[in-house]
Amino acid sequence: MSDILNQLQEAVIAGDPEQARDLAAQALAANIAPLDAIDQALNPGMQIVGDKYECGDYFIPDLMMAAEAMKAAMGELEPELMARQEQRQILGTVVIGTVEGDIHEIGKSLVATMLSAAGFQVHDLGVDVPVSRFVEQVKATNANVVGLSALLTTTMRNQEAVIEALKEAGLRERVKVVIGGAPASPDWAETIGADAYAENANEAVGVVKQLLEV
Ligand code: HCB
Repeated sequence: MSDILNQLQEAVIAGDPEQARDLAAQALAANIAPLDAIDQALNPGMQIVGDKYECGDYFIPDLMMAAEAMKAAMGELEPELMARQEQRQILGTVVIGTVEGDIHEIGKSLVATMLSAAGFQVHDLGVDVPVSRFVEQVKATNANVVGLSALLTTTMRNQEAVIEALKEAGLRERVKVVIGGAPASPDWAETIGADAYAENANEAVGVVKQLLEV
């Protein structure tokens, strides 16, 4: 891995937003593709942060600072990611959000950015999104895809609740539902009747394209 990407990963682990922003800008200046910076530095950095939290080396404030550092770096990388998108034909309309009770936003935002960069019109509802809001937005935007993010074992049930609510509103046949987040899995997707599970943002783009046959 390049020296800049190494340092960028370290800046996320250290929870240093300024350094992370600078290094992301340096990576772009050195002609490193934004996606490589995300895949090789930011994501593994957050993974290490998660491991440190799990084994008691890091606490909540460390997680928050790491998240701030990742967001700062994304602020630099995102415009370039979008600019590299050549085809602007709209491939489909996506409503995406982190389900109710859950405030983890980084992974959901990354999926939203990547789908947008791939040519989808994306309505990002944010975090802690009530079930009813997903239904309203599917109606309002005529979406054909719903992305549901959940990072907690306690909130993944709300992915199921959204699918049930879509059924009750008579909208389920009209949309493809893709789920993701640390506790989700292909088995969970099958259990709750989602159309697919995506392990990361890249996979989400591939899966959505496959589902819509675009
Ligand atoms: Co948070 N947290 N957290 N956290 N957190 C996790 C998720 C744990 C796994 C950490 C651990 O214990 N090992 C854990 C959950 C355990 C569990 O339920 N089994 C946990 C916990 C317990 C908590 C709190 C309860 C802690 C507390 O307060 N006691 C609390 C919950 C608050 C709440 O939501 N109500 C909490 C809070 C926080 C913050 C606020 C400090 C911070 C979030 C800041 C923010 O987002 N602005 C945070 C963070 C940063 C994490 C970890 C360290 C990283 C998450 C992350 O951003 N990963 C995480 C540990 C981990 O996941 N390893 C830890 C990076 C992104 C890029 O990956 O997996 O989110 P991702 O997304 C991927 C992928 O899943 C997929 O694509 C994305 C991009 O590649 N994907 C989708 C995601 N959504 C998709 C949707 C689709 O449609 C398709 C694909």
